[in-house]
Amino acid sequence: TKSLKETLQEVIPAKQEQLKKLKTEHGQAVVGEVKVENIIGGMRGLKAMLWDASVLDPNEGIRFHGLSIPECQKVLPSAPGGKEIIAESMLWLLLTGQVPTPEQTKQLSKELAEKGDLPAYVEKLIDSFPTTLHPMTQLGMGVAALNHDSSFQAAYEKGMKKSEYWTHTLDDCIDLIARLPALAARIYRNVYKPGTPLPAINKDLDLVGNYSNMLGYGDNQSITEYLRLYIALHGDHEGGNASAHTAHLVGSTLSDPYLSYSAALFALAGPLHGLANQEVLRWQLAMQQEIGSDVSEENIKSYLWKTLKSGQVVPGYGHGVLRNPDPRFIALQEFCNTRPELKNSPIIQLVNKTSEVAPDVLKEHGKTKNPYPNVDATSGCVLYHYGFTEFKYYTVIFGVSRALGALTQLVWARALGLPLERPKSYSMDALEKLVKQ
Ligand code: NMX
Ligand code: MLT
Repeated sequence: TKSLKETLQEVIPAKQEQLKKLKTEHGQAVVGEVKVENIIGGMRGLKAMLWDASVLDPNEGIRFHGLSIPECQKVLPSAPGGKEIIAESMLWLLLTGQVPTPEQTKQLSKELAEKGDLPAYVEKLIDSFPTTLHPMTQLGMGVAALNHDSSFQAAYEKGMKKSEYWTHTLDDCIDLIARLPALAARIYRNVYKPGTPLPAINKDLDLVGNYSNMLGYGDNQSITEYLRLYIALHGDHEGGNASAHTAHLVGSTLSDPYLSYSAALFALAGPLHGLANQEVLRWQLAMQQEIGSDVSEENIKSYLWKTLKSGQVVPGYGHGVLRNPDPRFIALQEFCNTRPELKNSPIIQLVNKTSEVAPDVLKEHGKTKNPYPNVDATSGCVLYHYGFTEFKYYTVIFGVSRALGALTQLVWARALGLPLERPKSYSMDALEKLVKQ
């Protein structure tokens, strides 16, 4: 059985050749135009990044190396006794473009479990934080501190060759992904369950199985499976989303993977990005409190209008690229539909009903280009149903997941020798001059 590193070693030369050809034969080809609205509109719609792991179609949603979510669910290995995609399967696919065998994912699970313990100084650092410090701030700081042991940084200081960048980047990325569950679970325990012992990593479990166990949900197969699905589906969303893009930008300066991913986490912590999942729950609970048990279309509608008229966004709706309901939202809803306890849960029913009513309200409001639910519209509410009610923690789970995409593409950026990212900026005066020419 080939290891992850051996598999990657095999696929890199053909990709390097493909990039060389693109550069030499088509370097001057034009693929789009830049309008002033792109420059002042957050670069929306600009085709300006290289990212192989996944592509987001505005109507169809995400495909990971060409595979849709239902296709991934069919072919990617799950945990023994489980049905959902495990993080190791998604990691393997994102990194190599290949579907791993169950044996390969098992080997990878073992490697991650063996590398999963935190260094004592990071444990001490996390334990020193006030419990009132937002869990995402704690996660970002913990990840940055792990760079103390960066293989990339140590080798760079010794003068490694450019051709060796990717192997050290890979070593750091695997170490970081392996340690994320222990780091994230330690934060959870410190903030919400102080004094309760953190279980040791079980060498026979997959990454998310261990994460669930360390969070205290290991005995609940249903929530563990939900976490597996959640973490696999949030793994990558092409390159331009704020967290993946941040990792790419920071990594392009040859900052090591820990620093690059720490920066990405602080982008994820914004309410227009990953933090939306905590905001959705807060908003749905406030709606529930206001409308009570009468979950009628009329009541939901008037609550939506109240939010919009107060100048706030409806969290969990809209998207920078998508123009249809997010297939990740649909996959999570389907998970609920197969389980009666979730299907009948008041909060899930409210989420469902809201997703039926909100698009027409948002269309009538007339601002958002996409009136449909994104993944955050439901992800946290399922956790809430299971009694995992600490919603300020929800984005941390997203942060454990997004490492799969952002870090694997950091390995590729170094394997392909991608340069420092440095776009050109213009002042408003300069833009005015340009358009008048
Ligand atoms: N509710 C109210 N107004 C909205 C919404 C919404 N859900 N979505 C967009 N708009 C407004 C937006 O604020 C903008 O207004 P203005 O012209 O006054 O600045 C206008 O509609 C046009 O925005 P779009 O071009 O449709 O959206 P954009 O690409 O700029 O932003 C989001 C995308 C995701 C930031 C935006 O839809 C939003 O704020 N959604 C709510 C927060 C959310 O769910 N974020 C999670 C995204 C997924 N993730 O996990 O990262
Ligand atoms: C994501 O998963 O990163 C979000 O849907 C935001 C995006 O794609 O821009």
